[in-house]
Amino acid sequence: MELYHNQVTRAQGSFSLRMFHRSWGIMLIQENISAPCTVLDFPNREDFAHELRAHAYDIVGISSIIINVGKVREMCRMVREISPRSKIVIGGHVAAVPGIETMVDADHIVRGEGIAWMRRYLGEDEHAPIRHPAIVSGLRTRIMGIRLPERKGATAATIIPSVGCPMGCNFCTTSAFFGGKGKFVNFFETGDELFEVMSRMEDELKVKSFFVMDENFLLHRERAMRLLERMKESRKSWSLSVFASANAIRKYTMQELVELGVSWLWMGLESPRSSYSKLNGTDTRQLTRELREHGIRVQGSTIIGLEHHTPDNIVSEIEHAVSHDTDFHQFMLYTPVPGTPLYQQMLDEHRLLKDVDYADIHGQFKFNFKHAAISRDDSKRFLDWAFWRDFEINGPSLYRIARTLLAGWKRYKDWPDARVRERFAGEMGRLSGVYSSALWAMERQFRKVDRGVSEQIHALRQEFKHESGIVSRMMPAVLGPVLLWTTRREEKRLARGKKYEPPVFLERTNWVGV
Ligand code: B12
Ligand code: SF4
Repeated sequence: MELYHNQVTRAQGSFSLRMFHRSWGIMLIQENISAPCTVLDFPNREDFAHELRAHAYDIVGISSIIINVGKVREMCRMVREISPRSKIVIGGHVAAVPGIETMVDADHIVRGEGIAWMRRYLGEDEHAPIRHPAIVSGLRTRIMGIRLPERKGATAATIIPSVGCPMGCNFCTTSAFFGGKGKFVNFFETGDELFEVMSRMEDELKVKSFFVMDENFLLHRERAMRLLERMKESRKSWSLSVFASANAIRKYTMQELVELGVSWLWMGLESPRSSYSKLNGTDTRQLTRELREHGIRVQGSTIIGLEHHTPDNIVSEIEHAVSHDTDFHQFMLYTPVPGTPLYQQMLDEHRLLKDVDYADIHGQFKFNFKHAAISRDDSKRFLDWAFWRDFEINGPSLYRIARTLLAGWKRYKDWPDARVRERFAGEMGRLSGVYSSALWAMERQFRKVDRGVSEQIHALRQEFKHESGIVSRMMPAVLGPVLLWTTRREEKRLARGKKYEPPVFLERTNWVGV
């Protein structure tokens, strides 16, 4: 339920970005059926049992990824016990587990896209246009020991234009689950459709920024460029967070990306020695630098334990990844996941390890297969080291995103296109005081840890001071010490084992009288 803290900033202690994300698949299904429906997100056992007792459900749909198969089994057991009349439908990536039919007591297992399936099952028109739900991308954001206030419009809206990816990398479960190489399911085909959805979200959620949940958004250039045309016509100064592969990014000039409002970009930085076509000879270090110089925050993603990795070369491969100096860096273990071509290959080669719990197959623990040169235990050591090394060399991601914002602001504050100018000015106006205060606290916190990083933070703080208005310049004097105190308090809390959990959501649609 957390992205950053689980797989991106997990070594950054109190500087780690903490944020929960809803289960978007079931929100999308709910929005697109006309039957009365309840979404219960993040329930504990009592919540789930209570809901089953309170209403006579014809169908109980359960969404899950593979790691949570044990929970699915238990939820099915509870449904049979409390609500024996209900039909149980299981969907999401867990459906790819081999033999799932015999592991959980369900009536239907749904592989792939779920809206069309559910509409068909309910006797509704499966080809009706897709209606996008209003989704706030993250909630309960927390950093440096402070929970950020939740103002309407302050957090980006999630937009889901498609599922799947046609690139078909051998390890990729999302690509495999929605049809594999060359295939994907588009919910919104054109830039016009996307523009309409985003405009509606802008009205409903009062947002100007969007988290576009499409595995390779920039790959569909025609759609993206049409969206840009519409944005220009309507003078929309939106910002977009997108996923894109290096070869797709290269189809655009920096100016096109900036005009399109791309402000955060997640891209794979697999080793230059890997054979993935999405990199296609791109110099990812130069690309990353260039993006950041244009104010685009980059989240790199690197796989640890590729076939060619050995204990001798892995350190230099990790150093190479870290040298990209991205704003955020995700590291994941190379993991054969059921349903993917890689899983089949490992199965055929008898290299899958037996007795690895599905709950541990998620790329953030240890290998689930026999690697030619790296042991299971060492896989974890290298993974942990990669996160730690990135933090040690590049400092907190909060510092890095502040640096990228400033670079963008300096470059575009006088840009002729007002939409671009406004975007950077808006962000700088909102955040420069807060960033300066956070930098003030970081600088002090890092003095004992790493003087070099502390000095870099100091230099950036001075630049912010120079570029900020009077209020933002004064803010660190007050907010800085507060943040330093909350940061240190958070470090102690985390050391004591403090955990954060998302709240429970219960949302009903099409209920008469509710
Ligand atoms: C958003 C996201 C998250 C959010 C989770 C939000 C949440 N509360 O669940 C965050 C960032 C927190 C997260 C965390 C993790 N995630 Co994640 N995540 C995604 C991501 C990027 C998008 C999911 C999404 O919303 N897609 C859009 C919706 C519309 O698609 P969907 O969920 O698949 O739903 C469709 C169908 O599957 C189906 N469906 C879904 N549910 C149901 C239910 C029924 C009844 C029916 C009929 C159909 C159905 O219909 C939907 C519409 O077509 C995917 C990658 C991707 N692009 O899909 C990875 C992905 C789902 N995550 C993955 C993993 C491994 C994890 C982590 C374990 C990573 C880690 N090591 O920390 C954690 C575990 C979280 C947890 N506790 O469950 C893997 C799952 C692998 C697998 N095969 O099981 C994926 C596929 C990424 C990948 N390619 O490896 N994740
Ligand atoms: S480019 Fe990314 S999303 Fe597409 S198949 Fe490869 S790993 Fe999956």
